[in-house]
Amino acid sequence: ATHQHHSAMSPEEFISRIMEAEPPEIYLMEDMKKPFTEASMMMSLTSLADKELVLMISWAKKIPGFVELSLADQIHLLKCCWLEILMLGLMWRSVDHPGKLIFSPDFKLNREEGQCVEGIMEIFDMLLAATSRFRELKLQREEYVCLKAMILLNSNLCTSSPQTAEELESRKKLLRLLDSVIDALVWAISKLGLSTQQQTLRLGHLTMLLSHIRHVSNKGMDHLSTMKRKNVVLVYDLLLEMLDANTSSSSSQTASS
Ligand code: AOE
Repeated sequence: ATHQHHSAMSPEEFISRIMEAEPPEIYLMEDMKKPFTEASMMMSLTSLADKELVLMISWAKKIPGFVELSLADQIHLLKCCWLEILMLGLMWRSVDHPGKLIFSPDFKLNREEGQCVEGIMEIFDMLLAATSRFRELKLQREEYVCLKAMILLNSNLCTSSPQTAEELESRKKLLRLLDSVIDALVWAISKLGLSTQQQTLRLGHLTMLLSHIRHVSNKGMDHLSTMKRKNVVLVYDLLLEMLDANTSSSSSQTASS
């Protein structure tokens, strides 16, 4: 039963597998030269994100069924949602620290510290607002890991239409996988001792938050690209190289963003 198919898995088992897949905490271990400048803050953020993205790839591979998807789908999913996944992780780390964004245990920022980077405070405010919402809802760890997997698996569902038989097969697997995650989230909510009505409402509220995260991620992408134009974000060669190494076997889908 070591290679048990995910659809044969109970929701409980599915959750415990994605809980085990959680990446470890990352320390930046750079001496923060406070006060920050625009360049130094963007550099710290970028270097953190670089490390997180490496771990994100291993995390995704540990989600039951993910590696059974076509390589093109695996790559496309990660490319679509990486910033949403980073943001949800950030919200989870920050949920018990009102007014603060806990990028890492040694890199915490409040909204005022965003003043040195043009346009970043607006993004910080949206991140803080979504984090407050999770605080109000008292988001549980089990729910958090399900939401993160849902973001990944849902990210390109409406953007690509399968053409070949192989693509169709991968799409079917993806939909079954999404069913498993929804089952897992429903199961996690059912453990909280709420009435049936309250459980349904909670599921609704939690999943509706995902559209906010997509919105903030789109805003963050816009912001990142204006930063890039100003040459503030350093090149992320290492990451791109690593992704290329991982993807060179699938010819049509190369990491080109
Ligand atoms: C959010 C959470 C987090 O843990 C870290 C960061 C760091 C930067 C932050 C962002 C965040 C929140 C939104 C911010 C942004 C800086 C400006 C923006 C505040 O307003 C993100 C730094 C991103 C650096 C770019 C890294 C390159 C990514 C390339 C990805 C890619 O091309 N592919 C193919 C996907 C790879 C998937 C694994």
